[in-house]
Amino acid sequence: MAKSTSLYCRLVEGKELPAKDVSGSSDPYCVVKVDNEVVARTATVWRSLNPFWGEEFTLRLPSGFHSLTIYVLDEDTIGHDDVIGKVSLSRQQISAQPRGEQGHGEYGGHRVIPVLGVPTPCPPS
Ligand SMILES: [Ca+2]
Repeated sequence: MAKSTSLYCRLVEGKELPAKDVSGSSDPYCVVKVDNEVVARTATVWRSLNPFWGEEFTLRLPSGFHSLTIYVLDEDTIGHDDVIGKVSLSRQQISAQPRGEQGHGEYGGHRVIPVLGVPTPCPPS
């Protein structure tokens, strides 16, 4: 029987993100999705193109999941939030790096986000 695993995920920072607001800045935050389900969200760093989040999550990954995707969005007080970029890691990529992987997303030439993941077996629940 396949088991679920937990994944330690650290969302560190973004660098030189594109500006999405007319003020010339962005209000970036991250959302973590497993397949299409939102499983985590960071706080918003207001008016920054080099945000530091420094947030850690332990995610439960179902055995049949396909990919983990981290979206960086620009929070807007009016209208919909804009997607700045995303990083997607497949189950194969994650399981091939049992000691952790640092992922870097590129979007429009900007480096979007590093992510560090350490998959570990879930404790029995
Ligand atoms: Ca904004």
